[in-house]
Amino acid sequence: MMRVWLALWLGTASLLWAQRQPAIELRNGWMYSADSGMVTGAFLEIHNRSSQPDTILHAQSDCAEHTEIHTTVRNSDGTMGMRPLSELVVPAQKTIVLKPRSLHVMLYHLRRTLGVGDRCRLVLKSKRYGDLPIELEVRR
Ligand SMILES: [Cu+2]
Repeated sequence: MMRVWLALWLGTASLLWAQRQPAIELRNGWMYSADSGMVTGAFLEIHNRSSQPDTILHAQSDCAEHTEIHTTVRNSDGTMGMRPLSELVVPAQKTIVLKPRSLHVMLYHLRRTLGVGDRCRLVLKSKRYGDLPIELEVRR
């Protein structure tokens, strides 16, 4: 009897664990080097392996006092500008690429100077899976 309960318990535990495993994978995170107090951009790929869409609610980093997700837009006069996004939808089975002159994460008022080869932790908050961390590699 004990054995049956144990098997049931293990089965349930592994099922719960599988459900909690994030189907969102963050890859290739990097950011531009910048001095303490400055603003810089961060980039990565957000891959959704699940058959359900997910939403990134916000971004946060210990390296910066304030973080926003931005999209790049063309202004009516032809110049390029940026707009903050209140959230970012990641469709099922799709990868969203954040890259220069496109979608990006804006890091405001860096808490320390970040030079080439340094690392900075970024956390994206997913609606389905909660906090998803990634290490950003600092590039020129
Ligand atoms: Cu921006």
